[in-house]
Amino acid sequence: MGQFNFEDHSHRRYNPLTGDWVQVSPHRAKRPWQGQEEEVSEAKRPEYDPKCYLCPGNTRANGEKNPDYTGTYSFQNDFAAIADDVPTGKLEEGELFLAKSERGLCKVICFSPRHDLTIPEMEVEEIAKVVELWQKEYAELGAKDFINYVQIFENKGAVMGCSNPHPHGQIWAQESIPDEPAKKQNNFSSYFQKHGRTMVSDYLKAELGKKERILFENDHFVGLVPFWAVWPYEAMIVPKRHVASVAELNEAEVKGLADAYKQLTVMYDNIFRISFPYSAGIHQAPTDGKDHPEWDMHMVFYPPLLRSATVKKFMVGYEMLATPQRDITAETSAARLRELPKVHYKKQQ
Ligand code: H2U
Repeated sequence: MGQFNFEDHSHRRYNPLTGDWVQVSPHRAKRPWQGQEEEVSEAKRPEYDPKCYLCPGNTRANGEKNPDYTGTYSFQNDFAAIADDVPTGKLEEGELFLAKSERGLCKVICFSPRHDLTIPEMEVEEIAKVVELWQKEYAELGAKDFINYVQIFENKGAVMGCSNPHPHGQIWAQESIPDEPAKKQNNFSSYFQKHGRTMVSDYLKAELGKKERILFENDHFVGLVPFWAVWPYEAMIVPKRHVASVAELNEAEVKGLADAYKQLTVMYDNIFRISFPYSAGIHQAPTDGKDHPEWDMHMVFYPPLLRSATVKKFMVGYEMLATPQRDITAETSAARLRELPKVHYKKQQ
């Protein structure tokens, strides 16, 4: 049987941030593949689309008109999934039937007035304006007494359910801490109580020592493929300094995060030379009025593509019923990403 090694043999990896496990099956990456792998040609989008509900000056689905914004722009989601005018109510029937009303606010964030751009094609200074808007929204929404968690995220690409190619993200702010950040809250708290240090800063230090999963770094942030990555090219952007939320980033760090966001998404677009889809977002300290020294804000990126512009990783069968599973290792993905040109494919000669 030979000796076990992580590059060839089936194993499980642990995510200490969430407490979840992932099944890694590197030997399967060698199996033959007869699925489709076609070239995708992308239609060039106009800078302004008169039919787009996010472009400046256009009328949205509910009849409201966007201002002629020139940088970033945020507005209350016209079809909010969680609203602030919900009466209080709950159901508690023994242990088996539990439900409660949930109040919140949802916002849409336009990254740019340009309909044809995406984050990897924007300038760092322009992306910094997006980070500044996140800071403002986190502070304003988080200051409301009924908002205990602010989830900032971006769905990019139709395959991720994005409804419009105009560069934008969303914020859902709510009463409860939702499941993913709640898992991190519990694990970060226990770790901080035990060690007096944050889990994310210890993890970053260890990864910077090992180097094998690091993608890039600037003065303030590091991009890496986490040891426990589930999605084929999953990645994280982690701050070098202890910052519990985006609100605590100073001017240089805002620019550092913008630069890291661009560097990672340029790598992504360059893998298959297409606008690479993903869901990404920030996990950060809850806004529940308590101190959160256990938190370091960080960005997570979950991109679904696996083998080509059209072949995605499906989280079905075993993943739905048992545990997430991946074939190529996090180290192989990191190496592939690192080898890509640093210049966006549309700007390459
Ligand atoms: P996604 O592309 O990630 O689906 O986000 C777009 C959001 O924009 C979506 O949540 C909202 C949708 O409810 N929206 C408006 O608020 N007004 C509109 O006129 C259309 C879409």
